[in-house]
Amino acid sequence: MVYDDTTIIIPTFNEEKNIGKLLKKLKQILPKAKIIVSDDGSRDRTQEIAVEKGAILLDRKRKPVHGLTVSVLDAIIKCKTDFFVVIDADFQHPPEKILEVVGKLRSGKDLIIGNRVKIQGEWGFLRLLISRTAFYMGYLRLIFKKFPKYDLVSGFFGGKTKLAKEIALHNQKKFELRGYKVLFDLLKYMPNTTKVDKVDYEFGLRTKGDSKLSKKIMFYYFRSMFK
Ligand SMILES: Nc1nc2c(ncn2[C@@H]2O[C@H](COP(=O)(O)OP(=O)(O)OP(=O)(O)O)[C@@H](O)[C@H]2O)c(=O)[nH]1
Ligand SMILES: [Mg+2]
Repeated sequence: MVYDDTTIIIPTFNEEKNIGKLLKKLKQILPKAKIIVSDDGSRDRTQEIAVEKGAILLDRKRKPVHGLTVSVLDAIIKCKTDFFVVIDADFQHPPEKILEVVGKLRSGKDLIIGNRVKIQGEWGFLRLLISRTAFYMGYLRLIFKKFPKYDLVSGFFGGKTKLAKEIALHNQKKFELRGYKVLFDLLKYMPNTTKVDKVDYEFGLRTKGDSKLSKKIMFYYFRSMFK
């Protein structure tokens, strides 16, 4: 399989230590898949490396709003293939699992959630508490949605482009654009008939580059409950 029906979306901010290696790996496992690096004006060599390695660069440096969610939405809107898959640049999501995600989309599912079943390394009490709280808050917000409640705040997911594009274009104002939980925002506005499935994976450790997770991001998520 050549995967020319798939676009891989990688949101980046200062990921020069990871992006080259990830793009090389993706080329090996999914030749001919399109790859969009949606970069928010990194101050390191991320953009240069992305172009060098043959990815399509979405340079968001001069955009009025920066953030992970809006970067992913912009990329989905630009997507021309039947399917898309969103993956972080820092190898916390295993690239090989994209094959399973695409396999399920090809067999007719609409949205596939990367579902963390195990977390590598030791998460402190606080991070675990925040993660569980985020899940249950999201669960309650989506309680009336008929689809299964997998890892609702996962950064690793894939979908049918047409459906996600429609939702992104019609609800963009309601999305928490600077937030991190683009999947959750999409789920809020997905019709009840959406066929949701999951692919289990082990959440890795960031070994290179810096985390961008901050208290502000948690605030954005909390606020997104009420939209
Ligand atoms: N375009 C864009 N990408 C971002 C932004 N913030 C983070 N990213 C990217 O989004 C992905 C996830 O960010 P991380 O900082 O790894 O967040 P996390 O995985 O929740 O946190 P860690 O477990 O600490 O790594 C990475 O590929 C980042 O480079 C942003 O504001 N804009
Ligand atoms: Mg990370």
